[in-house]
Amino acid sequence: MRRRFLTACSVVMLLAVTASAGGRGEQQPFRVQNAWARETAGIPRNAAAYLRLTSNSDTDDVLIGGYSAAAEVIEIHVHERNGDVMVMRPLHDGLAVPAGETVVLEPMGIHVMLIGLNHALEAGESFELELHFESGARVKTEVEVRPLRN
Ligand SMILES: [Cu+2]
Repeated sequence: MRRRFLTACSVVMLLAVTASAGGRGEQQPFRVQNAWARETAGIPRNAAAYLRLTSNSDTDDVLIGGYSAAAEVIEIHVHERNGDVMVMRPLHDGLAVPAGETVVLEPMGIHVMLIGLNHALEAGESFELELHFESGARVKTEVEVRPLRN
């Protein structure tokens, strides 16, 4: 009687472990939504991408850069006022993404800078962007190119 109880118990535990392992395997550490960039006029060198990034992790992380076939270099930048002009500079320490929180990259704020574009960005197309984190996590997203005016 006692043995049967233990056996049933360990089966339940095994199922629980399997379920949580499966869940973890499917769950990405981050969710990226609304990733977009403006179409570029002429033949530009650079462009910026914006997105909403949500942490599904229970530990803090830092967005430090990325990779895209669309550009030579990916940096994380911030726009800020310097006297009368808006300037942008790289965030050398990256962008903190606290556990479970959402950060929004948007025009006139923090953005993903695409340096050395390989081709002009045309409205309606999209390109792949991989975000790199301090923890080693890598998250891919499709960036939608939107018209200059919309
Ligand atoms: Cu920039």
